[in-house]
Amino acid sequence: MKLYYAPGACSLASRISLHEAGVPAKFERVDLRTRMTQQGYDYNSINPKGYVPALELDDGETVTENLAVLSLIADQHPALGPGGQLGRTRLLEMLAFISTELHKSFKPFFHREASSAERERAAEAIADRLTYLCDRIGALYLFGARFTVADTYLFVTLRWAMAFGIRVPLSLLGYFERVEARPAVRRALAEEGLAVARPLPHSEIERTATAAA
Ligand SMILES: N[C@@H](CCC(=O)N[C@@H](CS)C(=O)NCC(=O)O)C(=O)O
Repeated sequence: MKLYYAPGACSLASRISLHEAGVPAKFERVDLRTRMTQQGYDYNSINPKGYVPALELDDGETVTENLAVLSLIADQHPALGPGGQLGRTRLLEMLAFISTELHKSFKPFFHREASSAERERAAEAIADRLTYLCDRIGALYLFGARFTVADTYLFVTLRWAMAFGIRVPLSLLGYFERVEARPAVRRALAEEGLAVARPLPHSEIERTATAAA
C-alpha cells in the first residue's frame, strides 16, 4: 500500500489513520506545483485529478478523495469507526461535513489570487462550522471516547485554521491538543517534517513539497 501525499495537506489525515490502524504503508511525496512524485513520476498518471491524497492498494487499485480513503480505512479497521447500527452512515455524514463544508471553505486561503474579502467570508464560514462541531465533541472525540478517522481529518483542518489565524473555539483547542498528543499523530507529523503546535500555512506546504521533491 502506498499513500501519495504533500506535507501538511489533507493527505496527513490518511497517513495518521494508516498509523492508527497499524497498516504498514509506503509514502511518496508529491510536488503539487509540478505534479511530479518524489520518485520522478508524473502524478497525473497516478491520479488524473492531480491532487492528494491517492492511496495505491496492494492489488494495484488506486483510491482517491480523502473521504473515500478514510472510509476505506475505517471499513477495514472498524475500531477506527464509530461502531453501532448507524455507525458507517454517521461516519460518512461527518466525513462529508468536514470535506465539503469545512475543507472546501479553506479554498480562498490556498489561492494567492483570492481577495481579502473572500478570505474574510471564508474565515467566518469556517468559524461557524467549527462552532457547530464544538457541540459534537463528545467525551473526548467527535464520536465520544472513540477516536475515529473523522478526527484525523478534523485535526488537519484545525491545523490550517490555526495557521491562517481563523478563530478556533476554545473547546476545540483542547480537542486539538488531545489529538496532537496521540503517538500516531506525533509520528505522522514527524514523518512529514511538521512541528507540533506550529501549523504550516499552505504556502509553506507547497514550498516544502517543491523544495523536497
Ligand atoms: N476533493 C479532494 C480534494 C483534495 C485536496 O484539496 N487536496 C489538496 C491538498 S489539501 C491538493 O492536493 N491541492 C493541490 C491542487 O488542487 O492542485 C479530496 O477530498 O481528497
